[in-house]
Amino acid sequence: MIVGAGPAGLVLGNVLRAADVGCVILERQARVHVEQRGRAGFLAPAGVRVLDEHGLAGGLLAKGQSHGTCAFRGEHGQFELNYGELGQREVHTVYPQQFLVTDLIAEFLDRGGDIRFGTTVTGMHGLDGDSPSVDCLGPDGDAYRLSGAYVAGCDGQRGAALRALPDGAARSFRRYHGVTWLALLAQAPPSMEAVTYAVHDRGFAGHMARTATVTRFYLQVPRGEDPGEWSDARIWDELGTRMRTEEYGPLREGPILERTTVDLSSAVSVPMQYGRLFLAGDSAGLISPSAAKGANLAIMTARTLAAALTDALTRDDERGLVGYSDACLPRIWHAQEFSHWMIDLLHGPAGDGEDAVFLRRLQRARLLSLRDRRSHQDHFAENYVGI
Ligand code: RFL
Repeated sequence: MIVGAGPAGLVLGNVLRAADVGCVILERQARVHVEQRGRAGFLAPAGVRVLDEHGLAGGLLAKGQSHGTCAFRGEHGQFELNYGELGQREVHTVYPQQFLVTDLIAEFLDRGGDIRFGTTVTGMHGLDGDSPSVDCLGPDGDAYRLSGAYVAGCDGQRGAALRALPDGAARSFRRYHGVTWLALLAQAPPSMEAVTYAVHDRGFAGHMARTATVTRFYLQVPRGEDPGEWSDARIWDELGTRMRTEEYGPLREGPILERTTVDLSSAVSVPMQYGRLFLAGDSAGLISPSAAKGANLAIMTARTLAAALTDALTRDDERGLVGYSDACLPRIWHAQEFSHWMIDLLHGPAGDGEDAVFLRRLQRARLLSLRDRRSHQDHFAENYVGI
C-alpha cells in the first residue's frame, strides 16, 4: 500500500509494477488536482537518470529544457555562473512537476497499476506486525480497511504516515530557517536565461523559468504574511525593485496565476521506518525549496525503497529494508546542508543592528568568494546540481 501520488509514491509504484510487485496507490486528491499542482521544476541529473533507467523519463527527455546557468544580483553587481561548465559539468532539466506527475500516473496505469484518487488514508494499524492495514475514506464517503505486506508513507509532512508513528518510534528533526517566501507563478515568459537570485536590503527575490509561458518568482516576506495582500501590481513593483530592473532591464510581466507563502523549513525523520511502515519523499525529509532538492530526494528515496521492497517480496531478502534509512539519510543530510547554506547565501537579516550588519557582511563575502574563486564555484556547482 502506497499512500500519496506525488513524485515519491508514483516512482515507487511504477518501479514496483515493473518488477511485477502488486501495489495500490491511495491519493487524497482528485486526479485533475495532482496533475495541475505546480511545484518543482528543476530536476537534477541523478534524478533524471533514475527516471530514465526505469522507463519513466519519456516526457521529460522530449519536452524538458536543459538548464546550466544561474546569476546573482546585489549591491556587488551581477555575476553569472555557468555551472554546466563547472564541477561535474552537469545541468538541470527543467520540467514542471505537474507534467512529471501526469506522465507517472499514465505510466502506472499502463503498467496495470491500481490508483485510487479522492481516497484519504485516515489511520494505520498493526505496523509492527506481519500484516499492517490502513483505513481509507473513498470519494463517496465509503470507509474501508486495506491490508498488505508493507505500507509506504509517501504522503508528505501532513500525511497519515507521520501521524501513525507511535511516540518515540522516530525522532523528527525540525527547523524553521527564519525565512518565508511568497511563491509565485506568473503567466509570463522567463525574463532571462539564467535562474536569477537577487539579494536586496528589502529581502530576497528569485526568478526561475518553468515553461516558455510560465515563470516562477519568489519574494521574501515576513512570516505570516497574507498572500491576498499582494496584488499583481505590488508584486511586479517589488520584483522590479529587488531585481534592480532599472540597471538590468525590465521583467516580462503577466497575470499572477498562483501566490502562496512557503516557510523555509526542514524536517528529517530518523529512522525513516517503523515496523512495516517506510517513509519516502517529503514525509521522510522535508527540505526548503532554496536549492530545489525536494522532488529529487523524493525520486531517490522512492527508488531505494522500491529495490528494497522488491528484494523482500520476491526473494525474501530483507537486507535492503533493514538498511533503508542508513542508505538514504546521508544523502538527505547532505542536501539539507547545501540547502541551508543557500539560505544563508541569499538572505541577510534586516536592520542596522551590529549583528545584522555583521551577518550581511559575511553574506557579501560569501557571494564575492563565489564570484571570484574557481574552487568555490566548482564546489557550488557539484552541490547545486548533484544530490
Ligand atoms: P508530495 O508531492 O507532497 O505528494 C504527497 C501526496 O500525498 C497526498 N496525501 C495523502 N493521500 C492519501 N491520504 C492522506 N492522508 C494523504 N495526505 C497527503 C497528497 O495529496 C499528495 O498528493 O510529496 P512527495 O511525493 O514526497 O514529493 C515531494 C515534492 O513534491 C517536493 O519535495 C517538491 O515539490 C519540492 N520543491 C522542489 N523540488 C525540487 O526538486 N526542485 C524544485 O525546483 C522545487 N521547487 C518545491 C519547489 C516545493 C515548493 N513548495 C510548494 C514548497 C517549489 C515550491 C514552491
